Amino acid sequence: MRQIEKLTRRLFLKGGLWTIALLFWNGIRGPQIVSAEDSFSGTDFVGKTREGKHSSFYINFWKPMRRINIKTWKLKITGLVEVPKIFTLDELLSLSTHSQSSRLKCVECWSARANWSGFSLNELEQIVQPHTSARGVLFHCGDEYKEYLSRESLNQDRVMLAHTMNDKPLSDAHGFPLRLIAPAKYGYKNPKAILEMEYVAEQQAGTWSKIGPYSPDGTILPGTDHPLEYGQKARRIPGGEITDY
Ligand SMILES: Nc1nc2c(c(=O)[nH]1)N[C@H]1C(S)=C(S)[C@@H](COP(=O)(O)O)O[C@H]1N2
Ligand SMILES: [Mo]
Repeated sequence: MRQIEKLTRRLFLKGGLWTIALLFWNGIRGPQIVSAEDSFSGTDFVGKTREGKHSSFYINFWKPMRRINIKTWKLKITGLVEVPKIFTLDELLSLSTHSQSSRLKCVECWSARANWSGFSLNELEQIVQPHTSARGVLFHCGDEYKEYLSRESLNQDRVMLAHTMNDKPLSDAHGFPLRLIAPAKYGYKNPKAILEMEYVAEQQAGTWSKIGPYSPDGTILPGTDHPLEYGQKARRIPGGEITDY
């Protein structure tokens, strides 16, 4: 785990240096005309930090990314669906919303609870109508993070696409404007800052399971903590719910 942490930090640092180099380069060349506005234009960066507003949550981002500009952000639904569609946030906010309190549990040995509001996958699927050949969804995120979940796991109880955390719109750090909440899965199966949901036929490896000791499935074993960060064996926790940190 330490290795992965180091790798992330190195990537982040590299990202930072690149940004500085780019800013410098743009400074020399003068202002550029941006041809097509993307979801990020005019925004600054958000990266990995341990100083979120919700103090018990750590914040993970695969790569530092530009804050999403809500004026231009849209959710794309692509792949094996009858009706591929691009949603604005307003359209998504008009879907039937529900709330739940659930815990986000990271393999780095922390967990935290919040009240999330959003809509179920089924709300979307009624509109886009996935083909029967679509076994799962590959999520593409603003920081180039990718994660795959099977449709079976996405249609479980308490899995939602959340736009609200503790009664406020998601902050940039926690995945504005839309993230997945899948309480039965480790944090890395809860992609943030979603740009596109691609319905696919085959299981795909997500960002973390490609580079680290993360299972592609990511299911939390009830009553078990999984201290990968400390290179130890999984630790048993009485009762299942993690309450001691
Ligand atoms: N886009 C994106 N989503 C992501 C990640 C990421 O790096 N990028 N990290 C995941 C991991 S490993 C965890 S533990 C949770 C952390 O959620 P938080 O940052 O809201 O605390 O986000 C998940 N979703
Ligand atoms: Mo995580």
